[in-house]
Amino acid sequence: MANKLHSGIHHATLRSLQECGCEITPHNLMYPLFLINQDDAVEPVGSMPGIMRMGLNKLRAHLTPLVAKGLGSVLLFGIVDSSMKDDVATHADSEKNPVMRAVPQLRQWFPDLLIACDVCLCPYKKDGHCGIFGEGGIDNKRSIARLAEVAVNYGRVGAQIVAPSDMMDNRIGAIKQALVAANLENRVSLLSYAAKFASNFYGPFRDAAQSKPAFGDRRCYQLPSGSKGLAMRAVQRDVQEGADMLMVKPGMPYLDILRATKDTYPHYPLFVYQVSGEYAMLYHAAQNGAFELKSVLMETMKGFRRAGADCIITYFTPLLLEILEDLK
Ligand code: PB1
Repeated sequence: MANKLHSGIHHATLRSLQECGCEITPHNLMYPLFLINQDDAVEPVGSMPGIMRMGLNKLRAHLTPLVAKGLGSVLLFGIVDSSMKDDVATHADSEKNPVMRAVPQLRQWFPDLLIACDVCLCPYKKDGHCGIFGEGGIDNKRSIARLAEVAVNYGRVGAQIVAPSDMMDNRIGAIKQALVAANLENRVSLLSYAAKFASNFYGPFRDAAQSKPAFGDRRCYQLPSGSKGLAMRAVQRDVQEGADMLMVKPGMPYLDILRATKDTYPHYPLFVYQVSGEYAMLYHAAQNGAFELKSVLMETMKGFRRAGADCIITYFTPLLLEILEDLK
């Protein structure tokens, strides 16, 4: 009698067996962090309650207990004063860049922690765009050459993953070739933000990173939110250009793209980015009594895993590590 289902879920262990493949462990999580140059500063991000911009010394104190709970990887974002922003993102990889300063230290303090660096120009450009402008718009060649320089320089100071979030055409090929030319290809993985959409869910991040475009928007280089064919073409192109790992971003509104990507490229580690707007949405809904955050968070994580994500980039990582500790 196959139409009886309750017989398969009447015990907690049975219920767990029905959820195989949706397990959440620390290595399925990657923790995004905002770094500033003031080493002893901690600045709350108003749009993302509980999230801080941190200086290096505060970062060490913040990460130590999380690493003890099994934190496996972090994704670093640098934030600089407006005085350090220009038209070519000079300080994206200068010795004054907070990420360039932090990576060697983090490698020393936390030798087993996997260090990923977001690679983009927007936090370091006056106009807040992810590419360099030429006559009549984005100059793709100059942009990907600059992005490749930044990625190599992050690799040189010890980044183990570089993750270009810019969405310029052919930046994956340019970065991979530059890593090979710099003899870094065997110790720096290339995580492509392959299917990244022009989403309304990035607002809180742009507040945190002070990276809002000064004019226009990013729709001429990020994917239309309703596209699927173009998204899959973008993933295919990045695989062909040498991406080691793939990402879909944002997360919850794009689970179909996540599933399609995993089904098409099952042999590539697949990341999903639960972005700042998704963080704020769940946080404020729970704060306003819509639901209990920990339960909803685990349900959301299972959804990402069921849709094919191997690793979830989430600002909720500290809370998830706490939940996993309590489940031990
Ligand atoms: O959490 C988030 O909203 C992530 C935002 C994301 C960071 N990779 C970017 C999206 C955007 O501002 O367009 C930054 C782009 N370089």
